[in-house]
Amino acid sequence: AFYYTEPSRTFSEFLLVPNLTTKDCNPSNVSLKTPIVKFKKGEQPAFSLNIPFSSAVMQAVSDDRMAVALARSGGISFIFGSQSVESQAEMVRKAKSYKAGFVVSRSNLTPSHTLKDILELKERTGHSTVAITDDGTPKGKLVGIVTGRDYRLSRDPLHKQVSDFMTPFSKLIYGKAGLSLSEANNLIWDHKLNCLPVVDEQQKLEYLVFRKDYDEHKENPYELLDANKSYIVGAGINTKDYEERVPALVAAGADVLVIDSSDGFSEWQKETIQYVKSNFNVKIGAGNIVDREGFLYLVEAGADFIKVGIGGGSICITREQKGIGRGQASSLIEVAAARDEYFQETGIYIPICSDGGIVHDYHITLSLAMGADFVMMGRYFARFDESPTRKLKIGNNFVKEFWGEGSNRARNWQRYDTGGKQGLVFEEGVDSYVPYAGGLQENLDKTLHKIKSTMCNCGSTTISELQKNARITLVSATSIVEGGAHDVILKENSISGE
Ligand code: MZP
Repeated sequence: AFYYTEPSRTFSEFLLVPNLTTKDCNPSNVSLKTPIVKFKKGEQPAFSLNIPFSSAVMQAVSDDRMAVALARSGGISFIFGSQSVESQAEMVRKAKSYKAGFVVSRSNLTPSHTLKDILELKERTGHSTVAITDDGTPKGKLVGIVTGRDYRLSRDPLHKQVSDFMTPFSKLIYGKAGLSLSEANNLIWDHKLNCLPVVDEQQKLEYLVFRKDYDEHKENPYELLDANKSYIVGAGINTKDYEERVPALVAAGADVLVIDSSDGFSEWQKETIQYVKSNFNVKIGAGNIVDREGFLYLVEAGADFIKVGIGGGSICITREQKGIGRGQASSLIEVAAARDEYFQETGIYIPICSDGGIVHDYHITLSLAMGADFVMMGRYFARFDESPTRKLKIGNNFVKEFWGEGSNRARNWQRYDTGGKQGLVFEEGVDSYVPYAGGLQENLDKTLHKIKSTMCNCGSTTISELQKNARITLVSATSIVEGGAHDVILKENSISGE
């Protein structure tokens, strides 16, 4: 046997050491934009994310609702594949039918319409943003906007209800209409506002559009209002029924596929990638692998991105059941080095996704610093309203259900298949609860803010700078104790983590 000289390590064994933080390195200047599919040096990737987050290919996590909510925030969901081809394709179709912007003519509305009517219209059309203009064209004057987050802004109090619902922010903007663009910038690039100025020829502020994904469009705000773009939607596939599943998912509009498997270093995956590449123009990720050999094998097979991680998932018992796996940090560090070497040699950049085992928000920052381009999380997203599972009250606490794909409940045997007898013979995952945490957006905002401020501590305003500049230290068992609150008597309700 071959023996590794180093133990395999995981995130909690490392800390980031701060670098110089320059004055312009502040959270509002941090960009988390990241590639998710391979690209050649000097070219742009076909797909990138505004935040480096993907939700796990799991029944308890990623359905069409989660896909829309996360895409709206700049990430991507991979809709679970452990369901019939028809129902998965239908979820993809539904998620793709949501549009990033939509204009409603005011002439469709009368003063008797209420805010409820507008919200119903938004619901009915399935559009995430309904912009109401006075003449119904994107260039018309905006008189109201209803977005996914239900911010409302109206310069012309079309309805009393609209003005009643206006947030303190929009009241502030109301009072200040007529600002110059630079003045407006000072006001609106406030992280919390997250909105876009639309100015007239004299650069006077015309109105503000509240959008989550304004970054993509800030060059051309007018375009943003008939943009009518659908969100990027991903879907999981397996190495068994791909000849049936992939055509249906592609027809439904899936942009990115991923082969969902607990062990991706296999000829099954190579065959699947080659089938997809020779029959469809769709991106495909592969995995999971935990070392250089696995990475290179799948890259040579044609994968567009690689997923890293075996046995670290919160609901995973693969390491206990089969004794295979590797600490997530060690896996990531080795695969990132192989990816960088491959890029040096070929000029082709292969994004890598760190999948599983993220417990604290800082683990996400560490993953990025260790070379991940994005992360995949199950437990994190399962806690939110948008996950597909039931919310229950146990004792005094609300929880959400969360089960592994290798559990008896999911019976996703294709994910664990190594050929031979087909079906789930033994479990590799558990059925569990996670603490209910509320809505996705509010939690995501907090996590993103933590990541951005940590990046500033490390002197980096982009993920690639973080990967280059980060200084990471191993911690001793004793210094881990030092890292939490210690030697004090905690008051009730003290918050120790997220
Ligand atoms: P986590 O974010 O909950 O720690 O991990 C989620 C990841 O665990 C998934 O993306 C997937 O790779 C993995 N997973 C899903 N089901 C199982 C299982 O039943 C599992 N063993 O390991």
